[in-house]
Amino acid sequence: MPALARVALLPEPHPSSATFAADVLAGLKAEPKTLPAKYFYDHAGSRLFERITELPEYYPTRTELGILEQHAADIARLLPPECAMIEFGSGSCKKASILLRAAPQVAAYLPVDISSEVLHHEADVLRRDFPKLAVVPLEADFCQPFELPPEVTMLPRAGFFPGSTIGNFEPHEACTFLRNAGRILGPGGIFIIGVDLVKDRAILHAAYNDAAGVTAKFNLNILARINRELGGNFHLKCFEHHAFFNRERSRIEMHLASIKRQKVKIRGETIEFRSGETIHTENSYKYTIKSFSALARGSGWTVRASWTDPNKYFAVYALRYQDEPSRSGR
Ligand code: AVJ
Repeated sequence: MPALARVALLPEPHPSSATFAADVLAGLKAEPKTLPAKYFYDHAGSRLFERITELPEYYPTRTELGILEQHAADIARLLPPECAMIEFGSGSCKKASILLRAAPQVAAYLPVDISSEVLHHEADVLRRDFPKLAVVPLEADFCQPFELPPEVTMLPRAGFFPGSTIGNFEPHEACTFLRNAGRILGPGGIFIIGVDLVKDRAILHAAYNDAAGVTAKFNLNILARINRELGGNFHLKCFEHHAFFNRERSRIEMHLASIKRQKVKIRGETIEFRSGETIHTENSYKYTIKSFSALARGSGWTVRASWTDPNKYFAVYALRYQDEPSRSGR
């Protein structure tokens, strides 16, 4: 049996979906209360997120797509010949398609996602659009150890991590993620990463407080999911969506605030809320070109190139792993 490359992306991998209940109860018993952002993306949540990406106020998706389209040829030139491209948390393959069209040297594409339904559907679409490409979907939480199939272990590797999903990690977790991604992609491996940039507070605020209320629905859906999957009795009307830019920590914070003193039951346990108490549901870190470059360098990567839009709202990076071992060894 061929040896499988087992790789851990975080020192303490997030538990699997089987422990949704345990994660939820631990988060809601903590002070302050929290819920892991990855649980936003059940079927309803994934659909709401798709709607967010189409909102006029939500600039990241269309800005990143514009950068990828504009610079696809430059990005493609940096990808190794006959390489395997691994996408972390792929969801829709729209962004990967732009790169794959410009980079015919990519021999295999490996989307990694927890949502098997979306994963296999998107893989079929790609197989139709790129008949010569080996499409190998991996159903896994990219924060947990996952196995690379033996047929790609011989190929040079490129990574793709668009959408500023890296902004959901604490900076020290982003560092661990980048180091472990380096282990998967190998010395000389190229990593293409999308990063949302610090900008005017009003623009950030609007992107997470859209007029149509889709982001509020997306945030509240995590309570609806707890009701559906764990038999909780959250009254969604008794919680409100809060999102604001925390400049000191350079992050958008999303919370769900209890509008009154109340009790909620989940799996026989009672959770008490003070009036105004919040559940912290998401951080979305915003970087500058300088701060993200420093994070990448501190995690064993060299910045080969970065591209932004004319407004400098968003950046796409091309990193190279252990490019200059003599210098990065310090
Ligand atoms: C998918 C994590 C990049 O932080 O902008 C969108 C998620 N949350 N609106 C982001 C999100 C609220 C999104 N990421």
